[in-house]
Amino acid sequence: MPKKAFITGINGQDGSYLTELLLEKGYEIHGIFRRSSVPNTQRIDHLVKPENKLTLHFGDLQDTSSLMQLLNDVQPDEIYNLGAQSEVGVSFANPQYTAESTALGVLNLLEAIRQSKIRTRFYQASSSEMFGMAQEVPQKETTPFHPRSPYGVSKVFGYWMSVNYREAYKLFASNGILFNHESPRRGETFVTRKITLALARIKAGLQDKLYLGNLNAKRDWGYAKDYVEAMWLMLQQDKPDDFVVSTGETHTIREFLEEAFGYVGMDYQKYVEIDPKFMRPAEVDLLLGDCSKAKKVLGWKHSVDFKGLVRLMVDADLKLVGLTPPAKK
Ligand code: NDP
Ligand code: GDR
Repeated sequence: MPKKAFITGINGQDGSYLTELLLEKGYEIHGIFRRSSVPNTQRIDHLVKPENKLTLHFGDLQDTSSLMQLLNDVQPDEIYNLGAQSEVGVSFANPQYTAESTALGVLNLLEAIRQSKIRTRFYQASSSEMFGMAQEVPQKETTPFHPRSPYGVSKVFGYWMSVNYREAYKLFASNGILFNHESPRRGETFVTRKITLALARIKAGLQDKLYLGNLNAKRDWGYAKDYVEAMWLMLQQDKPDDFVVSTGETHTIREFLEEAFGYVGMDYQKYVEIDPKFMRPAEVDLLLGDCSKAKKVLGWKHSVDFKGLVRLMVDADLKLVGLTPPAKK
């Protein structure tokens, strides 16, 4: 019998890479996605084919009774909770909505598991945003949390709920505390993809300027495809636990701009303008992860570094607008 996985947020960046990984491993996959007035499954459409055991169900983390029904029907061996309102900036504009999906959504799913009495393993997509105003550098599993946004606060709730269900009900629940991870499938409003897409469009003559907010914040950026492997590894362990997943390298947004524009022989300063509307009411200035525990216990390590990540994202967006990427040196 193939293992069965249930994935929330299956049509998001990570959901699509995780689905590819689990299909390669022979899993039967069930994912929930939300009804939308326009198509919203582009990232996984290429996976919907007869030879893949992939079923998409309409569902929402805010609809506990249908979650329970689905879990009863599917009886998954593993559950990956990737669904969330995941944009930090948007969470300031819509704090209640963010809390309902990103915080209470976790509780709804945990309750659906508990009440349906299924035996399963649970992965919670926790975030480096929980460290927020970082209390130490680098950040590891024992670093205290100090979230700086409604999104970060919601993720702290989801983290502790998962720990609580582990302790109270002996649920196999693990938190992946993942630092920023990007890819050509990254949503177009996150800063890395916003930069690489704008760069390609500027090069193609489709856009003149790129408007950004704070260029001084530092992030530990990795490649999403590497990071979904860590999620899977966490659920293959003998016991549940929490793990930081990161590259151990940190760079400013400005350095990302220099690297990306420099790669195609352009000077970012000619195109980038600061628009205060992209500044956040409270910023996370510096994130840098120490993933020694994941390396030791899971045997995980990243395969793509900062420069490699920038280049693969620029290459993909150049192709998207019909341009040829620079020749590899
Ligand atoms: P995306 O924003 O690309 O995907 C989020 C997914 O969640 C989408 O499929 C979205 O669906 C879905 N979703 C939103 N609200 C609900 C809801 N109420 N019920 C069900 N599904 C919902 O995020 P990523 O793939 O980048 O991230 C995956 C998870 O990991 C998220 O929880 C994110 O917060 C977390 N995370 C991400 C990191 C990163 O750097 N990428 C780092 C650390 C944590 P729809 O298309 O309908 O909006
Ligand atoms: P982040 O990612 O907030 O770290 O959350 P994002 O790419 O949105 O911001 C990173 C940094 O860039 C600065 N910035 C801008 N950000 C955006 N989006 N747009 C801009 O124009 C802009 N200009 C500057 C931000 O201020 C910030 O400092 C991501 C999400 O995927 C979360 O879901 C996840 O949990 C964390 O990463 C880890």
